[in-house]
Amino acid sequence: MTERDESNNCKASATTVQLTLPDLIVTAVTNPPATAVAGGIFKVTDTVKNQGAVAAPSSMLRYYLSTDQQRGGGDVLLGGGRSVSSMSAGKTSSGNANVTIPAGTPPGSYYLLSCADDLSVVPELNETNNCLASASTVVVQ
Ligand SMILES: [Ca+2]
Ligand SMILES: [Ca+2]
Repeated sequence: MTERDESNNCKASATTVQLTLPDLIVTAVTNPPATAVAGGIFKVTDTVKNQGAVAAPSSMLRYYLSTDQQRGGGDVLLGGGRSVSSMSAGKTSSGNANVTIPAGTPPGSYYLLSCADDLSVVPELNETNNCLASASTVVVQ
């Protein structure tokens, strides 16, 4: 509908809104082995934190091989993941997962990425800070 004045449609509330969403991040991830083969299995230990002000429901960490330290479209999803039970505000959860490099992974040098809530079941304040890369790389042969 056309209004006589389109510039007066917004009014600020008198009070601020408390944003009440959790925010999951990965704060630590172990390095992968220096070398591995497609089809091989290695163990990952990592820590996920809910840095939001409210509790986060249960979620799943999943793991990728990436040629850089950013999550991107070409990353290789590893078999296996780690489920995390619900976490209250500020809490951390450390654990292990045995991950499998898929057959057919192109030979090369990869970082390991650990990604919190990789199935996107938890609405978060920030959905773009969920992955942490290892410091060193694994050469897949
Ligand atoms: Ca997050
Ligand atoms: Ca999420």
